[in-house]
Amino acid sequence: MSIATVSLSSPVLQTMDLTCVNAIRTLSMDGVQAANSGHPGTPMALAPVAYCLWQQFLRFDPQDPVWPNRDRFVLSIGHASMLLYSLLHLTEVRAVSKDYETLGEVSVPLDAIKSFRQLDSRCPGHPEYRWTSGVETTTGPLGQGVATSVGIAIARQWLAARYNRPGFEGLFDFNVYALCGDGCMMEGISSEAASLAGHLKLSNLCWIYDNNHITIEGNTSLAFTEDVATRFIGYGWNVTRVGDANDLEMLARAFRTFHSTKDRPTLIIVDSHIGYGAPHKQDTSGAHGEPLGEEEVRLAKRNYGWPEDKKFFVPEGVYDHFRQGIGKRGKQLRDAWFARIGEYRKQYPELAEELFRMQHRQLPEGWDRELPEFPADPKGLATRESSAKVLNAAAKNIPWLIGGSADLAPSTKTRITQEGAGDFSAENYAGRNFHFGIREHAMGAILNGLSLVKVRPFGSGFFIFVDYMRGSMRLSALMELPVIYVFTHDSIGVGEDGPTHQPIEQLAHMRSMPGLIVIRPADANEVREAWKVILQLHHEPAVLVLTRQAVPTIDRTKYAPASGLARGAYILADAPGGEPEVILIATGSEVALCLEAYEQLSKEGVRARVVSMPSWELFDDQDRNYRDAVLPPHVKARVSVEEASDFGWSKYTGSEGHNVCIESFGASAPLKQLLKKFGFSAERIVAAAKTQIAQQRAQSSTIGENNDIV
Ligand SMILES: Cc1ncc(C[n+]2csc(CCOP(=O)(O)OP(=O)(O)O)c2C)c(N)n1
Ligand SMILES: [Mg+2]
Repeated sequence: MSIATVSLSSPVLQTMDLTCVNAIRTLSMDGVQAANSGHPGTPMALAPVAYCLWQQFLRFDPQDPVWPNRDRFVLSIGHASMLLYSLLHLTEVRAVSKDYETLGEVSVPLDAIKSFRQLDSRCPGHPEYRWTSGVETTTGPLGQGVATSVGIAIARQWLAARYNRPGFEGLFDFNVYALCGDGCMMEGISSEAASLAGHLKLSNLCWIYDNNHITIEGNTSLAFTEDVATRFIGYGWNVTRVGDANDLEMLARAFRTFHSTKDRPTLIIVDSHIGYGAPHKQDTSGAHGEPLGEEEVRLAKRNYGWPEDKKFFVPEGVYDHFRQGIGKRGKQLRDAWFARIGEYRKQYPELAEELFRMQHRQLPEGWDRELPEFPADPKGLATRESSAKVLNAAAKNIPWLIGGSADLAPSTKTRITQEGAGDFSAENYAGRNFHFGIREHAMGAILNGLSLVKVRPFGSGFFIFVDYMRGSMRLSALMELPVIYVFTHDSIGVGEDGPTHQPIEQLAHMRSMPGLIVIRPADANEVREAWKVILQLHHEPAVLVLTRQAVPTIDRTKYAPASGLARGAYILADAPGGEPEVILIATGSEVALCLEAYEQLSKEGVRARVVSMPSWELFDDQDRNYRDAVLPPHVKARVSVEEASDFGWSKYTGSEGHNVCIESFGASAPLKQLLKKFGFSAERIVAAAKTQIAQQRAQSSTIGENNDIV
């Protein structure tokens, strides 16, 4: 039965299904109208799709929206947020505190819908994870949701392969549904992610494509005429079609097709009418991103057979209908699962303990017991090499630390090499080494998806290609997900590959992102400390920036211990009595250069201090006393040294300090020549330090003279 015919012809004939669908529609319209901003058209069109999925299929318990084996629903069209808020409201999803304690209150009360898009409302403009319970991932930047859904689906396959056991085959068997539109389909990230999902044969993944032919500028004929079905068949997906978004039976059939497809992901292409039922706006871009207007809302309600003047109206029986559908089914499944997990704990106590810790973002006991110490060595090793050793030592004791690279693992050294770690593939979902392919942007979103299911993911690549994945990384930070990004080839130290491969402004980019922790360690022992810090993070993504080339392993009997890294910056070498005339501040490979300069200055009787500053964010988090102890405000002679843009460094060197930096793109040449060309030598640092001291002296004597005159 197509509910369209019923709704438009005979209001009296409304079934409860249709009433629920129309409740979703009208709540969405009213929310947008009250806010006088938002996107009404797509929730109106897709209400039957969402209703069919949630009420008939989704294995989701509104009373416990964080139950680990729940099906996930991802609204990749984040602008249609009112669709999700209406569902969360009508199904009475409970709010969950950040520490996983289920609370009694509802996540989206009617008042939240009435205050859609207002400050502090549980219904912000786009769905935000960790803000509104029941929102599985933050969406808004088109394409991110679908790509993230691939990560969620991968995580489920990995969990199933590791934790499902005989008698417990269904411990992890959840499905992932993502609702997307023309925008998601156009964004390149969806192609990257869909290609990988097809390759990995993720049969637990279902994308629903809202084929409404409308985007902001008008009809999709303006810019999008590709054959989506053929494209996805090419990716190895199962593709099915529903010709009318109002046809609940055809929708149900499509979802059943998804369930019975065991060797591929499924794409359901649904033809819909944006702004369905609004007489002047249906099928136009005018229904996309602005309120319908009071009169149009009234007319649409009339079309639905709805009381025209009622706002935020939920007819009797609607809540109860959802309780009897998704509510009852979800609770039964959830309770049965927890009963099984009790049994599981008895039979597999170690695995159950792993799951408990993982799901609470805790680490196993003694996780750091094998982290290596590195002896002093003037020749040293590349920080990517020391990182490989530390990562592998940690991975031994953290079984759910999993990840990989965008085809650069041999260079980024992120492979987990221990026996049995294996490669994640369609044939081996238990593998811990992932091959994301050359798909940086999707890799970022997939890492977010993995992290949302609470395994601990890392991804790696060349630092320069961070530019390709910033969109996903921003969502890691916004969602407060502890994703680990390992980037190597961090500077002109790359040498011959030249300016296309030499990061300059990337550190500044990363440091400017709220909530992201960037660490550029100076040597092998700082690398160990960096991993220690990163692995203990709960709510922050971290970027580890590593060298391709060898750097000396600093003699810690002579200089300060690397444990100072945890505070972001620390005094590595100091002037006698802790009274420096000049402070040299550096990160990563430039720290060793500063130590050389320091030795030279010391020989000449110049009192210098070297501060290793691997992480601005960790340092800025310290109290004022510590920060002032490391960088005493009265010592204004300061030199920063970093093979990158100086953007932001004046925060630490002051307006009078000097920044040894790179103000252009790099160049292709052997490293030695590059260091010369760009002026990275101990001599230059020594000279800069002396100039700084002289300048400060001249200034203070001028002040003195002026004072005399006064
Ligand atoms: C990456 C990105 N670019 C641009 C936008 C702005 N934007 C929001 S919705 C939209 C049009 C989306 O069209 P479609 O996915 O077909 O959604 P519909 O209008 O059908 O609801 C655009 C361009 C965005 N949210 N994300
Ligand atoms: Mg569209």
